[in-house]
Amino acid sequence: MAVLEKLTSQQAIDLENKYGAHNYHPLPVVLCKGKGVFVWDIEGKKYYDFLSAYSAVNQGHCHPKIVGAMMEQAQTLTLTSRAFFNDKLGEYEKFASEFFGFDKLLPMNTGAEAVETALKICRKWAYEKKGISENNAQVIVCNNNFHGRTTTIISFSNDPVARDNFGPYTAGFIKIEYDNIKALKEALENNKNIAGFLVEPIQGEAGVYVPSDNYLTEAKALCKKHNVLFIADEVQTGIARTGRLLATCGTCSCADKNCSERPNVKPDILILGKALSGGAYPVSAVLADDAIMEVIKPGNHGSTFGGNPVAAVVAIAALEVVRDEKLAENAYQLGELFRSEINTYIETSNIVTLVRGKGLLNAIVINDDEDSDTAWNICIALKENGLLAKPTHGNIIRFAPPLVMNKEQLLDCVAIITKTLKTFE
Ligand code: IF1
Repeated sequence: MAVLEKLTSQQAIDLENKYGAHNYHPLPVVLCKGKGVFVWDIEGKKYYDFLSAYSAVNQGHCHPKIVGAMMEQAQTLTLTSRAFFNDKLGEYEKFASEFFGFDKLLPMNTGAEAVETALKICRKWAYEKKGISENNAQVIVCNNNFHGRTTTIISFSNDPVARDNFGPYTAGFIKIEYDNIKALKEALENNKNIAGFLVEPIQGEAGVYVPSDNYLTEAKALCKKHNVLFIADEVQTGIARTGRLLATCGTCSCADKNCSERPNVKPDILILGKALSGGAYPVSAVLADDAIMEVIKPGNHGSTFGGNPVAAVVAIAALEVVRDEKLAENAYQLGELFRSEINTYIETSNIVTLVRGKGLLNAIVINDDEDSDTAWNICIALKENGLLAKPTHGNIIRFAPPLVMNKEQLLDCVAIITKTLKTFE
């Protein structure tokens, strides 16, 4: 069989199973096309995408402005390495730094690389600016975190599937309970070797766990008091997903412009990835002000692809789409609508116990054990009914559609979801 012949879905699945490493367990659907909030499988069936490639495709699939910028640059200059300057990187660094309100940006490609970069900057800052003695810097992280797959990052994961048998592990991390300000306070007190606190503003993989209203504000204040860097991993929560440009700071998208419901804390180090490119290309970044970023000198860090001109133009286009199409506001409004509709369903439901989230990063909790297969079975049924979502844990389903969705589409999706859930009651 020639590979270029059109495959059936089963043939495509068989190929992956035979020739690909088995590091994933995908839903049995083979996608071959995407546009806006929709994707299509090989047999031509159309689905609402309620995962958005784990919140990378916030701007919708194949956004013409992003793809257009990418195509044009791909025909002009793709890669120079950082051994030479290119004419797009500086423009992008200026644009994105101003967009997020930081002095400088360090470009990388994947989220995990950006997290690694932030940790390196943090440690170097600790030795050179804070005065921690050599090799003694420690970074506080949270239980049930997800920050990526590198050996250092999995060293401080507490998910056995992600971590076991990949040791020896990187030292220098202290795990505390998430959303527990007292735990952070205790970890910071009487320890002069803390360099940073790395945190997800909402824990995605843990099941879209939204911390209490004051948590991030108080955490940032504690970090400031102890001269510890507050490092926000907004790889998943950033770029309008939660109804604001960032989940940590900025103007809330609700009608009340002085809304205090949301934290408003500027991270010392901000980590972005995923939707920074609208899912068109791997683009990640670390942002910080000069007093921190200046610890990085030539040769300390880098990447062959980081800061390439295609990534630069793609990221500018992706951020312009977020701004021009008011995606944060849309995510905010549709998120409120989604949770209110699902909450109405929950009133008479035995199978769904709660819905939680911010903006269009939401999850429902299924009334079953963590290690049951109910959430998986519901996702299979959702797929049959034309909507793609993925469980996180056996009893939690994440719902994260592209932010370019409209109200009518959202209500259509709510109807699909509730119709499907009814068959499990
Ligand atoms: C996979 C989850 C999402 C992230 C945060 C860094 C990274 C991620 C907060 C690393 C990546 C992904 C990767 C994906 C599954 C996924 C995920 F379910 F595991 F938690 F999105 F919800 N920080 N998240 O969420 O970014 O290196 O992948 O670009 O299959 O590992 P990356």
